[in-house]
Amino acid sequence: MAKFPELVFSGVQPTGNLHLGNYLGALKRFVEMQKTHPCIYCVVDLHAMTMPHDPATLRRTTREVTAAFLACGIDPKKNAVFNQSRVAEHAELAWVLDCVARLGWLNRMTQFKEKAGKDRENASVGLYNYPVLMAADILLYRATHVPVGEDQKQHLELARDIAQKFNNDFAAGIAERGYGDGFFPLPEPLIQGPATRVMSLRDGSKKMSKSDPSEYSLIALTDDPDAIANKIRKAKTDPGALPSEVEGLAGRPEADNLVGIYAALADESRTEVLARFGGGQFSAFKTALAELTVARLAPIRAEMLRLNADPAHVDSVLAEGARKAREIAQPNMDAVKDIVGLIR
Ligand code: AQP
Repeated sequence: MAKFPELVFSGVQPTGNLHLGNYLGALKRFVEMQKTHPCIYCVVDLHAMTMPHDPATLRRTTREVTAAFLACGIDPKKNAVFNQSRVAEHAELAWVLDCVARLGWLNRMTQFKEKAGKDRENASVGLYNYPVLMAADILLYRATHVPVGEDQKQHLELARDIAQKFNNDFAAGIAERGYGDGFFPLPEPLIQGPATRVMSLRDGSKKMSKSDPSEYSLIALTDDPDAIANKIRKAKTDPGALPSEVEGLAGRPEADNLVGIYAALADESRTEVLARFGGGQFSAFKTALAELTVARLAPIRAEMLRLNADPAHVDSVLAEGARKAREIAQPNMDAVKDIVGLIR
């Protein structure tokens, strides 16, 4: 397979208040990646339309997620930060890839099953098609690396399958145009660190999710210190003491979750965290976890609140980011059209 220049792409849906899971699984990693790679970070507003939505709320949350990106430390001068719908090629490539992806592949997607629930016939076609649009987001830039949380692993595998099938189906045209044995790279998921799947604080078997109706299930990036401390104090645990070894966390999802959160926030391993807190009571550990969470999130919250009060600045970042993104997206989309036989 041809060697592609390394490029990072990832996106976040503006479907509500971002939470600690989004931060540890995605945003914190985005900030780290920008030190070593060119990066494109997208607020995926088209994805946010796949579930019933309110237009005014979508506009507001698109700006808020952008504010969160900036507040976490993503540099919009160095990277492209924009909202997906502004670059029309995302939807255009999604159509081409719809014609490459197979129905059987989409039928296996577990996120669709979870989000559609029992009333599948009533789910939007967009929700079903979500993973193809996600593949288009990534492949439009011929991105090679995608930092995401564990829940997106299956969608990334699908994006790789679609890229591979496109490269095979149109191999002759791709080679003829000088792209060697593949136009699209097979994007690699980067699912790393101790908190790739942060669980609900109320139920260790469910992931922390923006759309969870229980506010005690998640820590929002905009929660104030009292709310954070209160939610951590009330977080579900089991009656045992904290183990001193990682093996002792097996079968204890709530304990494992809190230790994983601490480790990710402290940039330590679970082993290091347990070496310090193992054998002690949860109450003492929870106090330390609350202090650490507040220390890490307070500056992010302050900057988000400042940026939320300055929508003109946020809009200017999105406009400039879209301009940069189009510079890559348009020639790539032109090439795709040539390859598949669409006259431009
Ligand atoms: N609980 C989590 N732990 C670690 N990473 C997570 N991510 C989401 N939840 C967790 C990662 O955050 C990025 C953005 O997610 P998204 O907004 O695009 O969609 P999602 O995965 O569906 O997130 P939510 O919070 O559950 O939103 P809703 O409720 O709207 O569906 C992704 O990289 C994701 O892996």
